[in-house]
Amino acid sequence: MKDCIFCKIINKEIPSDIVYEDEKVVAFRDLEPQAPVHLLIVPKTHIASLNDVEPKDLETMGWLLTKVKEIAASQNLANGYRLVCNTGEDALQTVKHIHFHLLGRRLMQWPPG
Ligand code: DGP
Repeated sequence: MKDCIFCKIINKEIPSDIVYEDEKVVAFRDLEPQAPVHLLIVPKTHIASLNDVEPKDLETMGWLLTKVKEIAASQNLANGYRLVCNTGEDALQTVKHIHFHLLGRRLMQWPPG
């Protein structure tokens, strides 16, 4: 989608540090890392948020979830990781292209701030 920063990353119109890519999914390093490993895992299809996922997105979103463990393993996260999908204003979703933060290599806090 025009004017979507993550679509531009997916289309290689702007640079990013991509660590995984296939026909449906891209994972790249977050510009403002909150942990030693902080990736954003995104579907190549533009979906604005978790609130916009429809049955037609089942294959893409299911595929993405099966890739999480592989991407985590590639980052040596055998000790664990956190997957976060900020959705909407109260969760501080700033980029309106659904993305999963994969955070790891430090002890997480609970509850999150
Ligand atoms: P969220 O608050 O959940 O919408 O997080 C959006 C994340 O996207 C935030 O952690 C910073 C990251 N981000 C924003 N713009 C860019 C960019 O151009 N490149 C990369 N790699 N990350 C970005």
